[in-house]
Amino acid sequence: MSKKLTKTKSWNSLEKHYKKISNVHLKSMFEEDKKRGKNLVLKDLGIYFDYSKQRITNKTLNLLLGLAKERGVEAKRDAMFSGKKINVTEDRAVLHTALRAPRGSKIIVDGKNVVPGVHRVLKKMTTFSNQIRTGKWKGYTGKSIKNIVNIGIGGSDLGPVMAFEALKFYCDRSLTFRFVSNVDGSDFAEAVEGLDAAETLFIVASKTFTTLETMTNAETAKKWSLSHLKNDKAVAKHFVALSTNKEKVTAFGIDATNMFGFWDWVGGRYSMTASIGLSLMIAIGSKNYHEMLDGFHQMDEHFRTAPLGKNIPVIMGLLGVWNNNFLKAETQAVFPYDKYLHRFPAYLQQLTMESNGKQVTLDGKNVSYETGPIYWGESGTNGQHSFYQLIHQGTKIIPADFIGFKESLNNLPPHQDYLIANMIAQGEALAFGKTEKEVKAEGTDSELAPHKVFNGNRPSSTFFLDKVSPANLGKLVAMYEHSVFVQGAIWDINPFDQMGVELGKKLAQNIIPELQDKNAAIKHDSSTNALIKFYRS
Ligand code: G6Q
Repeated sequence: MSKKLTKTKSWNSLEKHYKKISNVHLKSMFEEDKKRGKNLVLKDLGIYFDYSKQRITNKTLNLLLGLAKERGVEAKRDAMFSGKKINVTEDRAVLHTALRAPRGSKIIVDGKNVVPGVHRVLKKMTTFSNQIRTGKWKGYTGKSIKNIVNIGIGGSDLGPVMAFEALKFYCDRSLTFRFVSNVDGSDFAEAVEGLDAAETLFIVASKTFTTLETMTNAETAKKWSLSHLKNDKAVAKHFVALSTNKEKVTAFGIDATNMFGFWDWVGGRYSMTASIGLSLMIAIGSKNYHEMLDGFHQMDEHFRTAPLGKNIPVIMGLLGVWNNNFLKAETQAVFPYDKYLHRFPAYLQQLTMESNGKQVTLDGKNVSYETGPIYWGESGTNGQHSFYQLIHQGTKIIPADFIGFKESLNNLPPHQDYLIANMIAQGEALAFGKTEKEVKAEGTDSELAPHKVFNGNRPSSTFFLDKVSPANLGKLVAMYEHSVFVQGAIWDINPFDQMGVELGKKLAQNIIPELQDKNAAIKHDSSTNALIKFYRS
């Protein structure tokens, strides 16, 4: 049992320290240390990580690093990498890092090296995706596959969609990709709109192969496919499964040879580099896919080996704790200044909020401090024309992560200069603001001046990379994965279960028959009863 977080020496020191610096403005921090913008920067793996606009001093950083030491972040990290069952509530190892470990590595779980199995599945994925991409894989009527529909939800959807969108530039444009996740029939209907069943492959992505949404969509897909292809044998040519559950896959009618497996030590939201990435591999090809895996692995290695003070995910995680628990920021915004990353905030929402949205410690005690913040975001510059007002002049502190790239994949001057100028300017405006004096000096009268004041002192980090590429995407995702881990370790919670998603799903199972049978007795509270009656009428 680890010591209560708020009783640790480092936490107490941080509390005292916070009181001292809580009113110090970023402007004076920059004035005091002329090299701050160079000093509070980490550069590794082609990532320029500027955290100088966070509301910290060198002392804060040292205290936070002390906290990481005191909470045993390094030992916990090593336990994860070595395959220890750190997901204690589910008695599982946590080994998404093994999914990108190079051939020849050794990671032992239950006495067995798991790396050869990872590479066997990768090979099978490579062969299959090559067959689809070259047109060698024929559908039931002999036509090549032109459309790929991924059916999955949560971790079996958000990673593939995000990465597909992010790496669209690298995709084979002669293929069409669609993603169905929602149990809302409109999602399925729109996904197959205009597709020829004879040229359509369904990838049923589900770790458990029991998820209501996915199985409902998969059954509908089977009906849709067979209504056009008129023979049960077509399933073998038009359906493949990504799952850990062979029994359920075969019961659905998919041959085990068309199943791409993974393992219980891969959490759903950490599974985009498991076979769940098959649609992406088909889209970008196995070479690009392997480059992405290499990017992930480079960040895994950085996290595993870099000293805490030079470790990007460690610093990110600690800044998150500082902003969440000391500055009392309730949310964390993520703003990628690249349109290709427009689904990245949505992906991060699951990664961060399902992982660290927890109310009890590892040994089941209620936490007495805030855990995971609300993540949200939008790609720049669109957000600037909607909600940035609140970030600049609202009453809440909203730490922001800006993510930008030097090069655009579509060289259309002057777009990239305009885009990046805006990204840099936002961080500058948030940090330094604009005083009333400055406003008045521009000729604004006294009455209007307060409306034009920017208090500044609003924290942000900037991540700069060269361009959107498979490897860089891998680095970015792994970077956030590990920063989530660091925070979970500090907060003494389990980032790898998700019991909070269960209750609503169970209650829905009770309500389904009550909606379907108008005469079924309903014994809920008065609000729930009335909603059911409204639907029935
Ligand atoms: C992620 C969660 C969850 C999961 C979905 C889909 O960590 O476990 O989002 O990915 O519920 O589950 P299946 O892949 O089992 O269908």
